[in-house]
Amino acid sequence: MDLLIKGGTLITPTDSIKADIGVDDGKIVAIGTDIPGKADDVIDAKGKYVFPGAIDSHTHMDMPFMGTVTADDFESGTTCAAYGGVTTLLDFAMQPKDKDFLETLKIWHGKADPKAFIDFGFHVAVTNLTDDLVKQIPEVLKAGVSSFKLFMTYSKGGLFSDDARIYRMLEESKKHGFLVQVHAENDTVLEMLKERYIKAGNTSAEFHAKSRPNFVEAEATHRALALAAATGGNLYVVHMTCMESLAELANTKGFANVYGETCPHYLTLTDEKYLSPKGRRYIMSPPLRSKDDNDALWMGLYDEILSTVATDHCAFNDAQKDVGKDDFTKVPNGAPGTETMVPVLFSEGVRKNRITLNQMVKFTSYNPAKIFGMYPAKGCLNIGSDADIVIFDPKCEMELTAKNLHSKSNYTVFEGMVAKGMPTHTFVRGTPVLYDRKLVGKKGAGKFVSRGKHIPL
Ligand code: DUC
Ligand code: ZN
Ligand code: ZN
Repeated sequence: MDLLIKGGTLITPTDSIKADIGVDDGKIVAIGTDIPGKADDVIDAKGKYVFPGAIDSHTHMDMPFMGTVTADDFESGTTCAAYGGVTTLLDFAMQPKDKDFLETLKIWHGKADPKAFIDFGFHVAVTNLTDDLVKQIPEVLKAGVSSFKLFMTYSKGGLFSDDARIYRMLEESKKHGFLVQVHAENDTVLEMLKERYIKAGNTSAEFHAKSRPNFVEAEATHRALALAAATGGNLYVVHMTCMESLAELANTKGFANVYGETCPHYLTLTDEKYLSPKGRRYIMSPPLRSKDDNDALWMGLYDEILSTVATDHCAFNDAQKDVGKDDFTKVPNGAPGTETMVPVLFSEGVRKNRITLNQMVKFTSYNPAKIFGMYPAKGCLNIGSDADIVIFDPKCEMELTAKNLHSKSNYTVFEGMVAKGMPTHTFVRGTPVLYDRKLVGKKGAGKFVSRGKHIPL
């Protein structure tokens, strides 16, 4: 056996079991007490939790956006992920308007294949759809990509999809068994509000949030859900932030195949951040909301109306953000997050009894593995599954501050928060990438995950 992790508590979506876990040739080969045989490496995990590796299903590495490129590429971004207990990430391959889907995937393979420390997959972010591109969808599925994303906003940046395009993709999703993701915000209303604030001289970060109020997200969420119900398609709403959107999702869940994701920053931070001198750091879309919205999202997780937590890791540094110091509409939207997802969820969610430890594993591993067609190779600690394993020390404390983290961004939105519980070891297919909090993995060792069809929960 290559690896034996002894005496830890294995966490699954339903159970917490004291057991040893054995790994050989990249796979989990044994679970039990007193597993016979010798192993090349034996780790004592007494007092630690052993999770299936987290899957961050929402990242933007090396992405051209709003006149710049995200600060993390697949080298620094997957380094962050490994430190954060993430063993697979799914990144958005942005379709250049003049390229087809397969060409888009080739571009993203060029960015990720030589650099990734952990496993990765892609979603195609659709910016153009023609009859020929619809015909190409089966080839995209064959290439191991079973999810597409459509933006209901960013008309200014050329990313926008109208309702008819979303309807069409949802129809196709039903036919072929893939997943349609949407970024849900009402584009024309928010663009009008942005213009109105700027014209009135309201140019600072707080007006980013004011121009994208809750109803802007909830209305678009409602529309996307209605299109999913009408077509029978498979819909996943990314980065949900507010109680009104959550209510829309809850209303639709009983009769349509729909899922919702939220992110750690929407669970823990509020729009007061925009009032600080560093307010631009928190400009992401949708924006941060109120304490009541934070609470509603925790409830949405606890009640499992929401299905996943992911990060929307889209890192920029202060120099990039400062381009918009006199005009909030010019600030590149986004912030880093993949390294802090599991520590923040554990400290703020599990420790504060807002979700259970088993639910945390469900939202960050099991559910995304199923929804995005990777289960049971990923997302569980089953015999025969990939040995994507995290050892997590609930006693290890770390201040979340840029100098302790690994993003090329010079800040974290959780600056100053102390995480009570950190991953100490991250194994990807049995190979150590993080060992005793030291990066030991190899650049380029991460493999593309060829995903199957969407598996309904
Ligand atoms: N939102 C962000 O904040 N950044 C990237 C794209 C998005 O939808
Ligand atoms: Zn988005
Ligand atoms: Zn995003």
